[in-house]
Amino acid sequence: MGASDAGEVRSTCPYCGVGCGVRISHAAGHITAVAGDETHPANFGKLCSKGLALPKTLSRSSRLLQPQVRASRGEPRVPVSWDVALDHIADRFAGSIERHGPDSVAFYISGQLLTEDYYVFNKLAKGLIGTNNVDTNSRLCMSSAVAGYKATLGADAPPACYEDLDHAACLFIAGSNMAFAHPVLYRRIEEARRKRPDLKTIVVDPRRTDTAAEADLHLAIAPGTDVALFNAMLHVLLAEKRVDRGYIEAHTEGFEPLERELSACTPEWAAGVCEISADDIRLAARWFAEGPTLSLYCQGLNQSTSGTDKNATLVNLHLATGQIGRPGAGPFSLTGQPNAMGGREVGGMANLLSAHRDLSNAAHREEVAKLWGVKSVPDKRGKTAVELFEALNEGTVRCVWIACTNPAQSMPDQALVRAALARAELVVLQDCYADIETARFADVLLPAATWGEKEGTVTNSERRISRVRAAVAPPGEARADWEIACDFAHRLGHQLGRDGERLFPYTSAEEVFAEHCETTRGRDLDITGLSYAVIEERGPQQWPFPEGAAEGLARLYTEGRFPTASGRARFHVAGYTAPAEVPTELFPLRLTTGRLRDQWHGMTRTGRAASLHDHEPEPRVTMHPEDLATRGVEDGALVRVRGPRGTLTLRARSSDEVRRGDLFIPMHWGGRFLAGGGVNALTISRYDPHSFQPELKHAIAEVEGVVLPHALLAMGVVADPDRALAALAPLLDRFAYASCGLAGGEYPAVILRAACANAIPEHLVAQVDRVFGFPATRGGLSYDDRSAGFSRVARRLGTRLAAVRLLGESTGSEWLVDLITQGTNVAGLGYQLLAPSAVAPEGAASRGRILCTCHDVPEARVAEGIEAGLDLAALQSTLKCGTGCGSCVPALKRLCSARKREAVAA
Ligand SMILES: Nc1nc2c(c(=O)[nH]1)N[C@H]1C(S)=C(S)[C@@H](COP(=O)(O)OP(=O)(O)OC[C@H]3O[C@@H](n4cnc5c(=O)[nH]c(N)nc54)[C@H](O)[C@@H]3O)O[C@H]1N2
Ligand SMILES: Nc1nc2c(c(=O)[nH]1)N[C@H]1C(S)=C(S)[C@@H](COP(=O)(O)OP(=O)(O)OC[C@H]3O[C@@H](n4cnc5c(=O)[nH]c(N)nc54)[C@H](O)[C@@H]3O)O[C@H]1N2
Ligand code: SF4
Ligand SMILES: [Mo]
Repeated sequence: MGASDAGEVRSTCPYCGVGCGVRISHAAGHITAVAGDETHPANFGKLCSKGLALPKTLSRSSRLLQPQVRASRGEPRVPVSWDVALDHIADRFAGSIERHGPDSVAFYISGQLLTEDYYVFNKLAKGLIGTNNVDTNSRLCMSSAVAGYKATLGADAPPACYEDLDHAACLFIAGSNMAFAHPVLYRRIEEARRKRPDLKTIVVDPRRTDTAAEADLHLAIAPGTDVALFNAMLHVLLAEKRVDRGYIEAHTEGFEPLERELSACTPEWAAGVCEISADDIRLAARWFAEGPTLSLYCQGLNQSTSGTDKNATLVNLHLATGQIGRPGAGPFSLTGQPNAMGGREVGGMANLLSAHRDLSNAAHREEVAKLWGVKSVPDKRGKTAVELFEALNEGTVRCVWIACTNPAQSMPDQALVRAALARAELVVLQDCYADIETARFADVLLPAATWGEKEGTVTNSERRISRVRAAVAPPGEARADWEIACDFAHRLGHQLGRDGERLFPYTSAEEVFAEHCETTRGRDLDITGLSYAVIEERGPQQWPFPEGAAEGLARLYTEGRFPTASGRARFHVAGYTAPAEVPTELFPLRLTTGRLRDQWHGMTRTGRAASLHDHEPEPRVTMHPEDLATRGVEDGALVRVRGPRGTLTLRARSSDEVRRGDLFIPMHWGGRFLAGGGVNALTISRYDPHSFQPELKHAIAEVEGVVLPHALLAMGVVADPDRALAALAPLLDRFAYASCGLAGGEYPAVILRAACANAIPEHLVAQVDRVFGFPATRGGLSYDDRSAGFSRVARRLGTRLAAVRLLGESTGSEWLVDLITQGTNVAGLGYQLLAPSAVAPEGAASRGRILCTCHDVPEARVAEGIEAGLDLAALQSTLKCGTGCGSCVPALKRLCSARKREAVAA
């Protein structure tokens, strides 16, 4: 398994689709450090703030170490052996399949699984059981991109590569905040800009993100209106005769019907729909046509009820201008998860089949059945993610196996999802952590090995296949995902009288990969020339890579031939349709959701690293200053966000980064960190009719101020932060507002911020106190005036402050966090620490947000520097900020240029 006593192992970062190569150092069975792999073509040694912090996320105390099973709901789960756990599931699955048919069971898996894991799960469902009910969180992520590519280019293949950033003259970035979500690729854009200052960038995003703030042209369109914009851009190009007629005639079909559709899509019309200027639409169209133009796009296009149309109408622009199949040009869909691509390759979705085959194609089904050695694979499309949870809720799907995803946090419309999980007859959860939101619903928990502990491959956004390697052994009885699935397949085979051993004979991930390669023979993604040995020898490779090839293809469709029946690419005709929900009198605001720089999804991993909390210590809803003012709410106040499906209380952040009428809430804080369960209490589960991808970016809402005068703020250094967070999680919903998290520094701390309308019950305070080590046996200080509503306790350790808990009116005591985490000498402060005032004593001002995690530089220090006249280079040399991984450079630039603008205005 590659793990030895100490040494270094090359692997791939487990986070985003950039797919950076990492070098993992390990000693005595533990991962000790991570560095960028200089030889990896995705990152050439660079890592972002998340990749660099990987070793800090590997808490062992919450790891699932042994399978657990509960006999029935309401009973506690008990630890059992693998044999008992897997036989139990096999019994239940077989019973359900025999009584209610194969479609009564389902698998819900993940783009964070490795290709080998994915392959085995897909074969288990479609080959052994005979159901297409295997869908994944990629349905929430990439399925509109898949549908968009197939509708236009004929196959699900991003045609461009990272190197195209060095050749493009125009970057068209739509619905993607690369500065946060694909940081190392964004570093490459920064470099390209430095080398070629005339490189133009256009960003299409309703929000002024860090990515948008740096663009030459920011089109802050009304949410959901991309199709209108793209169609109008093509209208302009037609009117100004800037389309490439030669390319259209030689390599495409279906342009005439599109031309007819576009005749009404004038820039003036689109300006009204998108709420931007017609001149900006014209300018964008001209830059696009000049090219070479590379489009980079992500969830702002995909997560939409018109996601397929958004993707395909953007591809139209490339086809009409011949901006495809040559250096620096092409529609480049950025993949989110590290292996969303691998999942698509093995066909691990309810409507796909292995190696880009189609479930609806009888010949394809026959090919796959033959390759697998089974009689047939079922022809009926399986349940896609939202449908799957609806079916669980209705009882038509009875047993569900969830692996490597946390649907009780990440699926839209949580009320529905949680009801469905509660209703299901059997919920199996295969994860590495025991404390995630979905675990509460699990009848069986299976401990999975995770990053650093398992072998396999992943494919990144540019079709490049990299190895993932184990540096250490998995803890306890945790096992690799593919192994668990195979072991189960053997047992279920016995129960169903089918030959599981013959279908799943693998003894290593490498054997699974070899079989997967064979299924791609003759397909567009042919990788029959690849093996672990080839990757070992020649490094990560792009597909296709057929047998006998010396290397993979950097770019697709260079000859203008497409994998369609006619060999021509197809134009896609689609008109603009509004998002599923449009604002009403009751819910006049539009909510969008997305990512922050330093957190990953439901914080299942990044949430365990204290330093990754410092960039955004508390969940906030961003809204326009005027929208706050009309509601009489101040910046930083607590507000209630209400929608048709749920409510959420959190702090308001005033910023004109969002348009009037829009809200933004990050997706990261779920039920483990925030009362009310997170933003997906508010999102809608309506989905795109072609891709079945739900509309996670658009829901309606209203915001109102709330009066929660009884506040509780507790923080402290604890022996095991993970365990403390797990103890706080079940308490959160007892407050009207509560969020918990960590704070980094020399002495990382756990923090709980909470508030209620009425006095907080003493037994609840006592429960919180226990987590933070109160009542203190030594070093305690207390200031108690319950009649005045105050109760404040502190615990010192030598001259340091170890913990405080403040109960009362004031929440302005955040400066205490820094005393704790910096290990400040508080000997001189005494009872000042507990003074019920919001004022920090001299020298103890709060450091606030930390902008640069590498060099621990607060935003306030940067602001002071800028005030004193420092520019980016001077900030970097004096404060060191932005000189590590570079993840904060876009923010530094934004602050500098904001100051410049102010100076010019003044
Ligand atoms: N730091 C961090 N990085 C990540 C992840 C993470 O959790 N954290 N997750 C990874 C994964 S799985 C994914 S899928 C990617 C996602 O990467 P991105 O898609 O870049 O990230 P998001 O923030 O979800 O959404 C991008 C932008 O879409 C905008 N948007 C909303 N509605 C619309 C619209 O109608 N039109 C347009 N044009 N834009 C709109 C939002 O304002 C937002 O800025 O990130 C990957 N990288
Ligand atoms: N509101 C809103 N919601 C969204 C989105 C949004 O933009 N807005 N984005 C959507 C998108 S694009 C995505 S991709 C999803 C992501 O949402 P999820 O799929 O829920 O993502 P994670 O929180 O990363 O969950 C991954 C789980 O796998 C576990 N894990 C880690 N490694 C392994 C392993 O090797 N094996 C196993 N078995 N388990 C492992 C982790 O502990 C964690 O519980 O969220 C979606 N939800
Ligand atoms: S950009 Fe960051 S999160 Fe994405 S793969 Fe690279 S190091 Fe990991
Ligand atoms: Mo994603």
